[in-house]
Amino acid sequence: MNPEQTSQKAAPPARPFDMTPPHLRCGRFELSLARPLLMGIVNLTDDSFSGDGLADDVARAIEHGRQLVVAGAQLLDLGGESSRPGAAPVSTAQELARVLPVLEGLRDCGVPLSVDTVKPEVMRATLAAGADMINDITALQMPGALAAVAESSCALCLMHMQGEPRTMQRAPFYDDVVGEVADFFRARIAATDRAGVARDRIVLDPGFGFGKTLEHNLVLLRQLATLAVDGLPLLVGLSRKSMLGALTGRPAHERVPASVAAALLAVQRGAAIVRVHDVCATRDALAVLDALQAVGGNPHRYEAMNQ
Ligand code: 8Y7
Repeated sequence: MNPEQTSQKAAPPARPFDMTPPHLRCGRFELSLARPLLMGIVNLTDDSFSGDGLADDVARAIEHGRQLVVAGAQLLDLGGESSRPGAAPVSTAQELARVLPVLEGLRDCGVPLSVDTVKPEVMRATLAAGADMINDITALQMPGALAAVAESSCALCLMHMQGEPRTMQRAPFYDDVVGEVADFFRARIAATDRAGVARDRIVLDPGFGFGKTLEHNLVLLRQLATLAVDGLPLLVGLSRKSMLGALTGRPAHERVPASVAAALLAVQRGAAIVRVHDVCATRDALAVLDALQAVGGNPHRYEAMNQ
């Protein structure tokens, strides 16, 4: 065909809205957000509240990560520094000594690897070692953090926190918790925009339990859908958290049913990614929700998920 002729054709009408399915650029991966994704937690600290800390046991941590993938995790989140209120700080060297060997050992596990860190040096070193995502509970506010991630193609989780881990639960206060978290997201999105980070690398997280009372957490969960600023995907972490302890009267290791319920309700309110300890149980709950939501119902969904 004569290319000059085709170029004279009228341009097709602009599509009234973008029909491309939502996706997340995530380092080596491009994740479809058409279905909710399960992020499994690999805790490499030594003072985990939920009793899953695997600090200094590299082989067990790698094995745990692989088991989470078998159970259905579509991302893994590796963390070497505790954000628990009152937790002792960890040096850059110590954090890297915990995270790097496990990152290395899980690099070919088939799912993207997220690193939970606030330190620019840890971001640079783990990205160089193959991390696909940076999960920063301070939303890249540490000096040098934006520069550390801007040049890569990793995904970025921007989490809201009021105060700092050591003191955040002393007296959390908001005039309008939903409005203030959304304003914070807008400010951090503006910062990543200025740093040249593409929007398809960003996920937003209201940071349940990070400078929030039980009532704040409940309002945020109830209104979760309104927090998707600029249509960006939401990541939610409620797994075994103390708010579920307050609601059930149970210690962390007995909060699995409450955690599964919370994950399901978060997905129903628009969460794109749920960060969980109990991947297998959460996956089954999401399969029921998925079947219920499927147009006309599709009994083969669960099988498809298994492949
Ligand atoms: C969250 C988190 C933790 C969360 C994101 C825990 C590292 C406490 N919670 N990261 N990290 N969102 N993005 O209970 O809610 O796992 S640590």
